[in-house]
Amino acid sequence: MTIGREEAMPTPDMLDDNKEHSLILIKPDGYMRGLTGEVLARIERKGFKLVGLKIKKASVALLTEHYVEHKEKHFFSSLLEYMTSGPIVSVVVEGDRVIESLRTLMGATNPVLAAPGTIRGDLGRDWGTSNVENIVHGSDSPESAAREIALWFPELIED
Ligand code: DAT
Ligand code: MG
Repeated sequence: MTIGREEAMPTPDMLDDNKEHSLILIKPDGYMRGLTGEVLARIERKGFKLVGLKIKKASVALLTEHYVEHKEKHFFSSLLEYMTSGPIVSVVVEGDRVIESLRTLMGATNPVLAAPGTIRGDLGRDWGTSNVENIVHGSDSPESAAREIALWFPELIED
């Protein structure tokens, strides 16, 4: 399935408030294993539109904000170590019910348990580290998506 050319371009300077968006991260393990194209291809083949894309090593400050809900968890410091171990590809994806659709496409948090056919189920595994290395992040609700997009792509948000 492809989206029409008219619909696909140009990418906007500002996000359209009337459309649903999700923040996807290709985490350092995904980036370093060369899976960026594979993940983006799956999202595009599903029929969604990429409207923001960048590659950067994220700061501890940004990641602490991003994962604020996990700040008190026992795995928080190793999560930060994992997420700063290499570049992250951050992506804003647009489309109807995109948040829920991409959670389904990603699969369960633990790649050992994620169903085959999902990104984590097909491409992830346990590497014998203390981290759950699961290739991708995807926003889990409209509130999370708005908060996360404002953190990673403030330039796409009208103030
Ligand atoms: P998800 O990424 O599926 O939304 P989450 O929000 O519960 O999962 O956790 C965020 C990330 O933290 C997850 O992608 C990997 C890491 N993580 C979660 N549970 C963990 C655990 N028990 N031990 C180590 N890392 C964990
Ligand atoms: Mg989460």
